Amino acid sequence: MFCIQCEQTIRTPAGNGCSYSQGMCGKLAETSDLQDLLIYVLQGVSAYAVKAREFDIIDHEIDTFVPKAFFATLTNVNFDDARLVEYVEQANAYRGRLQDAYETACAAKGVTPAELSAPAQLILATSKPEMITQAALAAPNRGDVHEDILGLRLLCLYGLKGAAAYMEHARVLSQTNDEVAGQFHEIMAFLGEDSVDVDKLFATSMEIGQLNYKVMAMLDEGETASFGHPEPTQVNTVAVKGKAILVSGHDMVDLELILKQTEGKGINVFTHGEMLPALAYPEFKKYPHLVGNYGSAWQNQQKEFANFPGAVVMTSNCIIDPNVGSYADRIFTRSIVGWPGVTHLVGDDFTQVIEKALELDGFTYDEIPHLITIGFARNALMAAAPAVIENVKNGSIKHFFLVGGCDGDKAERSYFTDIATQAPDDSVIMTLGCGKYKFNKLEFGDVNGIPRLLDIGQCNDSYSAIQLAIALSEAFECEINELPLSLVLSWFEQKAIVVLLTLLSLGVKNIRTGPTPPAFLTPNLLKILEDKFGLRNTTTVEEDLKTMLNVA
Ligand code: FSO
Ligand code: SF4
Repeated sequence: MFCIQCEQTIRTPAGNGCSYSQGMCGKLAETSDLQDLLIYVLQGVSAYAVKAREFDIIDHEIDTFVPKAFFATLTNVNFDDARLVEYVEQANAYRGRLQDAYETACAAKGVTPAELSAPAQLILATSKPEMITQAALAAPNRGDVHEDILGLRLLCLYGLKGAAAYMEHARVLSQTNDEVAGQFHEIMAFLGEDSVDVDKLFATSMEIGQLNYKVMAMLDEGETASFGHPEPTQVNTVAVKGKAILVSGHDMVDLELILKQTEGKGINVFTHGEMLPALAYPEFKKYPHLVGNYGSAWQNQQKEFANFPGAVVMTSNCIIDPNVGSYADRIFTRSIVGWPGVTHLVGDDFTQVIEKALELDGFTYDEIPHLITIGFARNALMAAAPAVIENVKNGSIKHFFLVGGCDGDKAERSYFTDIATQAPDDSVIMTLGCGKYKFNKLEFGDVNGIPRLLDIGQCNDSYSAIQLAIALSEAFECEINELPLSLVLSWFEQKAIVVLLTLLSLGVKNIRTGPTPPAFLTPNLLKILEDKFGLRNTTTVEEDLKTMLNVA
């Protein structure tokens, strides 16, 4: 096992990465090995997809499958070996299908088929134990490679993983694009070639950022076309009496299905984690039994789900061991998510979830509502832009902070709460991702009617933040980097990595990331990123606020 993809990876003086029998997230060595093998076979599929495209052969089923299966290997997504073996076998079958199509097209044109990279040539083992043995070939740190090259390869691999996750989120909202899929396959295939070309690897990381920018635009389009534009909305965050279902993850199509199927059944539906922003979309306001958000970010789920007296649905990341809080019999997984022994739902029927919720007590009491305001995505931000610009011009707003990214349970993450609470009163704080749960129930007041805390939405809604930054830079006729705007990213997993690559590829400078730098980036690579983009790690709140506000 070798996995170093997330912020909580094992760091020791002797070397970084989870490489023993189990990762910090609970992922077992065999599961990790199967994920490596899956990625390797997917790289082979992509290699053939690239070649097949030379003959205008596009297989949409395979274009859908590859990013989706890749998504299963993100942190805290799929811990179920049986499902991973199925993905590996399916990938292998698809690779064969594309190979046949490509070679048939070559034969028809009298062309000799190209010799492809090792992942395209792998002869897959037929049993799980043999697959595990074969996984050594596929380890992300395979070969004897300089640590800087490995770091760059991993930056690309993990960034592309994040983009794959957003591609799948966009796809469920009917947003697909052949060009984007083609570009994705090219990068995936390239990463299977084990390049040692530093310049090409670096350029690829920027390409992944650009690719993800397009994917986030597709996702924004899919969400707003399906559910309308989020609008500022007050959301209850405490218990409401009645039977209950809690919906977590990012997939709002699942939320909608659950809401439709629970109509008139006396069940209240709550959002959890990254599903919170759904409550701001007009389409979801049609459902009076969508009563609010319960709980906070992913790392608290073992306590929060244990206390939730109903059924829980994980539509995407992040899942952690449900046996710890003893709720494995009332949590359900969807799509790419998996936990051994937990019921996995395929298709659009949520009857099992509904029956489970009806069986359970639900909340037997009402709590006094605690309201928070959400819903400042693209349109709402643009509507507020003239007032914001006016307040910047008259000196009432002096600075903007974008505090985005993931949450986690390290004590150092109090940094993000402190940045928000210690930011001066004449500043506005924008949030996105699940990192906001550290402070989104606190009071921040307003500046001349403009709330000081503006929640933009899920981590992928960084697209909205980028649009606002572009609008502000146009209004003030300056570069984004000249705006009084500081970006502080709390990173945890691969979606945050790709959002960072997107921002860097757009030329955004001086971003701070924390609480620790990615362990796969070597000191040399961190130095390059600092020199080129001013990217730096968070230090102390006092120091960072001073620099961000340019206070002497
Ligand atoms: Fe959080 Fe998990 Fe959006 Fe991530 S729930 S950590 S970056 O998967 O997705 O912010
Ligand atoms: Fe370790 Fe993170 Fe990989 Fe889990 S996902 S094995 S914690 S690096």
